[in-house]
Amino acid sequence: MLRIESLTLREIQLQLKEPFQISSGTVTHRRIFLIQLRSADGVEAWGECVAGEQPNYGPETIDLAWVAIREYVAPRVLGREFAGPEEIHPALEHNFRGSNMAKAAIEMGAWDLAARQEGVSLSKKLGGVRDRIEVGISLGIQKSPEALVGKARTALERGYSKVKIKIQPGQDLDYLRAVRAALGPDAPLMADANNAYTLEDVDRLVAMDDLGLMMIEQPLAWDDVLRHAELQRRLKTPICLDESITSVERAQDMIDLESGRIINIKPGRVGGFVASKAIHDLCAAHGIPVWCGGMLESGVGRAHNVALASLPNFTLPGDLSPSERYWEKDIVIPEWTMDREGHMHVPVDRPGIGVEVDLNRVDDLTVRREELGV
Ligand code: OSB
Ligand code: MG
Repeated sequence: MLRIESLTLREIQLQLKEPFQISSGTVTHRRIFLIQLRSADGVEAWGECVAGEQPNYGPETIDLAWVAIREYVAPRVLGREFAGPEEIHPALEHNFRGSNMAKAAIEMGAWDLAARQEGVSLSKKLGGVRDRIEVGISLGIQKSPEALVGKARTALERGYSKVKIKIQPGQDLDYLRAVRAALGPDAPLMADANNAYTLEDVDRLVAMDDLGLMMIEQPLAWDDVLRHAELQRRLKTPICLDESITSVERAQDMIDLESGRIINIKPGRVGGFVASKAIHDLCAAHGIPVWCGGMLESGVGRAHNVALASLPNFTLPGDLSPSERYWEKDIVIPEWTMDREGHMHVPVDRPGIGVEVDLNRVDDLTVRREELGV
């Protein structure tokens, strides 16, 4: 039985070690939205809402999600008895459109709560099969191809097994060619355009076929599936969809229309773990590999992503870099680390998310707080 008695919403500010630029915007200070969940029997669990500062990735922002959780999500879960965390997603979807990141924050926190009540790891609770995962890095748009080459080289030397390069028109072919030339034909490279192109740019995108990229992520509009099918027909490089896969139905659309051959699953984007698992299972049945994307999460959101990435069809390295890639100091103990072989260990022997939240530090960093109860 799962019954959430109270929620504490907190905003903390964490400064990224360096600005992160994608085609649709730049982040320097991450506004991290944490949710602490409490059950009637005093078990505490954590969620993180991954909505951004600006609505440039998807329509949600931290400020919009805060209101959505207070006004629409919390009233549907507080004090209500659920047989298990599987029941939260349908309860939040019923006559409630959108706000996937707001819904996911609570739903994923409820999975942590249930795992802790049972004394099992979140990975185990979700059906994870791996105790270590391969790690990729996502490199923001850099000032010059040379700067990018330096970052990509360091990443491979450090052990990352996938290097994702953010691109936009004008900072694409030259940048990618420079990295390919410097790091050799076998370097595991991919590109992510965050919607920076249209079908008018098809020649520019087809030119990327010579670069041996593992995939090109979301070149076209954030909510497009149809035009990506047209583009995939012209491209040899697999398209990976990110922004436009907001549910298992959209994943089915991608498969039916052949709009892409790989999916980046971000649990926040799809409304939580039930939807993530459904997409994972659908893709597995169709031979479509998936990997876990990132939203510059703190150590809390990272814990949820690591647990998800331990499921069997997460066969490609995720955007799940260790804490030190993002922050001077993370808010969890221990911080997330990567070993010399480039693996991150899944805390399968610890209940729930498997890391401790440094509450003193979180309190120091908190700039906004709200308590919601039954
Ligand atoms: O498109 O995958 C993306 C970060 C913010 C918004 C969108 C994206 C990203 C990343 C970062 O690529 C991945 C990470 O958290 O390391
Ligand atoms: Mg992306």
